[in-house]
Amino acid sequence: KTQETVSSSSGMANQKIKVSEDPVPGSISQDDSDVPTLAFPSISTADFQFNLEKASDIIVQKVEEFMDKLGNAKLVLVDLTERSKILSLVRAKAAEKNIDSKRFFTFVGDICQLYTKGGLRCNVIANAANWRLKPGGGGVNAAIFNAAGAALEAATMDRAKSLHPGNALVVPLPSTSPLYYKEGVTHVIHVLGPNMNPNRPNCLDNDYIKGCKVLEDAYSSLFKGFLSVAN
Ligand code: AR6
Repeated sequence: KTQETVSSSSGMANQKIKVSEDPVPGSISQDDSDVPTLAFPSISTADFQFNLEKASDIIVQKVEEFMDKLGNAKLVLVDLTERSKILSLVRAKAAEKNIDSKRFFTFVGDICQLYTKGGLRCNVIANAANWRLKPGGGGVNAAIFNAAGAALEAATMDRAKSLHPGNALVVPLPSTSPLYYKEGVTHVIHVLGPNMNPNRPNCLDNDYIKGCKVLEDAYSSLFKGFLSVAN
C-alpha cells in the first residue's frame, strides 16, 4: 500500500513523494512492487484450439483499447516457454502498433510462480477457466487451482457456480492461499473463452465470427475486472 505524503526535509519541502508503508523484502524495486499488474495467459489457444493469428490480433487490439484506462497499471501476457508462438505473434503485433512496452509486455514462466521464480510481481492473475469453474482439466486452470489450494475453489464457489463464454469472474484470494502469501497474488480472475475443441463443451464448430466476438468479450471482461480491483 502506498500513501501520498509531504516530505519535511528542507530540499523537498512541499513536494509529494510516495512512501511505502510496509516495504516487502526482496521486491524488485519499491516503485514497481506497488504497481497493479495483471498477468494473463492466452485464453482459448491451447486446449480450446483457437486460431493463434486471430487470437493474437484480438489480444493486441484489446490491450490497445484498455491502455489509456489503465493509469500506471501493467498487463503481462504469460506463457510457459520461449518457443511460445502466441508470445512471439503478440510481441510483433504490439511493436507494430507502438504499444508502450513498459506497460504491456510478454513474460516466459509459470503463472503460478512469477514472483518466486521470475522476480515479477503480479497482484492479479487470470485463469483460462472451464464453464463449471472447477479445478483440473489440465492447462493453466489445473496449475492455478493446484497452486492456490482449496481456498481458491471455496472462494470461487462463494461467488458463482458457472461461467458463460466471454465472461470473467473476479475472485479475491484468501490470505491462507500459498499463491497469496508466496507470490503476492490478491485476486484470480477466471475467464471463459470460446471453445473450438470438439471434445470440450460448447464447441463453436470453427465458427470464427462467433468465436472472435466471444474472445473479444472475454478480454474486455478480464481487463474491466482487473481495473475494478486495480484502482
Ligand atoms: N503458466 C503460464 N501459462 C500457461 C500455464 C502456466 N502454468 N499452463 C498453460 N499455459 P489452456 P484454454 C498457457 O489450455 O485453451 C482446461 O482444461 C498455454 O500454453 O490452459 O483456454 C480448462 O479446464 C496457453 O498459451 O487454456 C478448460 O476446459 C494458455 O496458457 C480449458 O483447458 C491457455 O491454455 C481451457 O482451454
